[in-house]
Amino acid sequence: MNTPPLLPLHQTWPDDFVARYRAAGYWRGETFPAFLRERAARLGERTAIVDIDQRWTYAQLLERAETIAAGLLALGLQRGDRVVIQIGNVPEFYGVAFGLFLAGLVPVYALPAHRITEIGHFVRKSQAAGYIALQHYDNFDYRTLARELQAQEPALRHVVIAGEDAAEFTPLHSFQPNPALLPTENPDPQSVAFLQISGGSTGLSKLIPRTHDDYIYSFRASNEICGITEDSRYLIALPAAHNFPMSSPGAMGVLYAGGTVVLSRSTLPEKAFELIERERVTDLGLVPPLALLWAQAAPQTARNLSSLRVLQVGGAKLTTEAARRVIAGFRCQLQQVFGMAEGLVNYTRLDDGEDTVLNTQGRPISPDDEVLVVDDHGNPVAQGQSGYLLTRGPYTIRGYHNDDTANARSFTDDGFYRTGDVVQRSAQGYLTVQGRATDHINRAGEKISAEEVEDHLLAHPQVFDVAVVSIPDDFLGERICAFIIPRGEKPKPPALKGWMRERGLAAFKIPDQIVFVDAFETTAVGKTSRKELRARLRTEFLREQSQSSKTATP
Ligand code: AMP
Ligand code: DBH
Repeated sequence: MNTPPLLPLHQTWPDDFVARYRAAGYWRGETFPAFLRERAARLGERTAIVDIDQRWTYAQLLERAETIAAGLLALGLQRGDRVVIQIGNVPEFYGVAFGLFLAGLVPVYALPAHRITEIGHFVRKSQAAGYIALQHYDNFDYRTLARELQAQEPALRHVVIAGEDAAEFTPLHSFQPNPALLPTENPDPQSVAFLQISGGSTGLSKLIPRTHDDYIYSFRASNEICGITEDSRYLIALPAAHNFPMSSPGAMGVLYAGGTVVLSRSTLPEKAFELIERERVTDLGLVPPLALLWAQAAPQTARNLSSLRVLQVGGAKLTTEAARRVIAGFRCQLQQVFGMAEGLVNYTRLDDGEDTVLNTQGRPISPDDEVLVVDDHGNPVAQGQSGYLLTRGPYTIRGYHNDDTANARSFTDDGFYRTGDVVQRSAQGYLTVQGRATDHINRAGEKISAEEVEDHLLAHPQVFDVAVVSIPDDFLGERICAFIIPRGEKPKPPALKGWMRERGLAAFKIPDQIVFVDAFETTAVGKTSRKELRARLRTEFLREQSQSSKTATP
């Protein structure tokens, strides 16, 4: 079979920007392999990563990564090959990620919740040569997924499974150290280190190429803003592969600083509180629904949480009222984080007044983050008015990988990324997120494309037409609601959801609510855009809901 040539990976800023970012000291030529080796040499016996039953020093992290690198190269993977990794919150996640860096291979970060539909897409889009997963995580057997993947993607040459029983696949634990196989030179700091996944606003997730230089700058500068040092012990309860717990400042920031990453598999407050007490956790990052849940549990716990210094909340909008509740429950400092895997990250600062922390999503990391707030025609709005957020800067990408259509839509001619967010900017440069321009659903921090879910539902024989809409939700922030015009007999919602799961779709994309309708009202012209239709359905639904709650409570 002829395999098409591997598309090169690149992330390129114009020369004058490169010169500027270097001169300003943002891009210092650092790389992932070099930073890990330096930390292991200097801080070898310090704890790098702990979870409920493992404890790895910096020396052990390097040793593990070197063994994995050698094992992967011995299999025949070649420098520059892409490898999809799907590993939950266990130390091995970082063993594999750094192993790939040391080998000159390129990780593509999937989430544990992804299933064959998403993983197949990542493998094809990145032209991956390998897939590495845990045997089991969260009651799911990834060997089943690996089998489907191998049957479906003949170009995927290697499947590696971490766990006691790799079945017919290569066991990660069979890898042997072999220093002679490892590249001796560090990679080009401007080369692409890995592919991060976008939440996806239209259609399928896009792949985000990030360079050593740009990404390391983003977490080095985050460390400074967030006060991360060698003494920091940072709890990760969100999926480790997410950009927020990876880099804002996340695990990469903490390892860069020589601190300790504490991994929780569970998002249940009591489980996490046990780890906070045992490891004397100082910092943690959560999405708003979890922050609220934990804040409610914190005053009642018998665990000692007094080591906590900063609680970061991001990934979705934290309302002022929710921010107050989080502060009241935790009694540590709150930091709002508004970021995106494409780049730009905003933080409220640790010395900001309460008003700013309660009411804004922070300001950008870098003095060279350029931020524009514009109207429908691309013209800047007046100070304090709402508009679309566009940005470019020293750690914001100029393009997605292998996706001309998305690039044409998502970037302006002069290289600004259209974030799709609607914001207001204060005179001091702080941003408050007001909403968004694109039809994605932000469900507890997971971004889900309405269009992608619609496409799946349209494949069902009893679905004539469908519109997928975000509905405000007290717990999730937003939930997924599918308005369906049935074809013939109405499908039963549980059966429909089961059918979607069987198609191999991440569980967080399956609608929380299904509403059957007879028809979609069209405009006078009889033509309507999907976007308008979704907006109309949402408004109508919310109006009916508030009317029925009014009649229910006299
Ligand atoms: P992604 O591009 O998939 O990494 O998702 C990033 C998007 O998440 C942003 O463009 C926002 O829409 C949303 N987001 C992240 N953090 C926040 C926050 N603190 N408040 C509101 N929205 C957020
Ligand atoms: O939601 C995000 O993608 C996000 C949130 C906070 C992010 O990528 C980040 C910080 O870096």
